[in-house]
Amino acid sequence: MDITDQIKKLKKEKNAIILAHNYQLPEVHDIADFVGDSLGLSMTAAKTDADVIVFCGVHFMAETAKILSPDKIVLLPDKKAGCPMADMIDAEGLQALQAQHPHAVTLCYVNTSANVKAHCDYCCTSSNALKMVQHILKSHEEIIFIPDKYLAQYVSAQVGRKFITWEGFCPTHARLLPENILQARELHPQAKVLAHPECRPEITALADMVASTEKMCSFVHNDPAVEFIIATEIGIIHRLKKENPEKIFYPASDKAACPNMKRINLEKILWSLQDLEYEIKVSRDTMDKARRAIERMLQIT
Ligand code: CIZ
Ligand code: SF4
Repeated sequence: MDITDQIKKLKKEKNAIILAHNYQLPEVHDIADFVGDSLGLSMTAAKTDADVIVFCGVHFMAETAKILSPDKIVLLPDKKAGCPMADMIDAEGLQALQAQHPHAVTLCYVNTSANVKAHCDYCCTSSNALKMVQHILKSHEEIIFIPDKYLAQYVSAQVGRKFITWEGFCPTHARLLPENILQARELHPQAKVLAHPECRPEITALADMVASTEKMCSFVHNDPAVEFIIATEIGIIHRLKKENPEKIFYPASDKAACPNMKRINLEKILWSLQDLEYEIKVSRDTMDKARRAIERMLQIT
């Protein structure tokens, strides 16, 4: 039996589902039950009657799935698949910042640990960050926006207000430089440039459209353009090509590959199902508090 069949068989036996983030390897996308962004996948998984969720992504994403499905077993096939941006802030660091700004509302990007989310008022994704900020500003003056300084800067420019920020960023998106976009544009003058808001401001300023991964997928689907330059993690290109076989995609740079996302492969998915490893464990109290920040976001968006 080949590895794909072994995975499918075990999945049935264990009543498991496989989730793959948009940045995963092509073979991981192809075996998954659902491909998407971290929140969408976690919400979809919560609605299923699966007993086991195999999350092919990074640690904070599997934690998000666990927070929304506390009674399911959530597995991350590689224990070391973390997100360097999420790891740039911990609860102690956040609490110290909050102590300096006691009247501020804390808004955290979904790329944070469960423990950090537990200390936040609201969560946001890159799709709804602007909406969340606009909502909070109706009743509050100060916002602590963590941990991504580039996403914070992008939203801040749109609302014309300054936030209290953290020195966090995504090392993979930060590899993309303006010259990558300028060169790609020169090579492909008909192409539209889509950039993720985790990119440096010099990149988002050059883009035709700034969007989260899911928004990029729907934009490409609905837009009449045929060619696109993609300024985000390169894994998404497999999905874009699969869903739009008549369109052409160019990565802004091949360097935008997240090493943590690429840790997961078919062997590790198989082992994960065989041994039910590595199980995500978060205390009930932390899960309940972190879920509050997510639920408050869902009420607004
Ligand atoms: O939340 C996600 O899945 C991330 C990190 C990116 C995105 O834009 O979907
Ligand atoms: Fe974290 Fe960036 Fe990798 Fe996403 S692409 S998991 S933000 S390091």
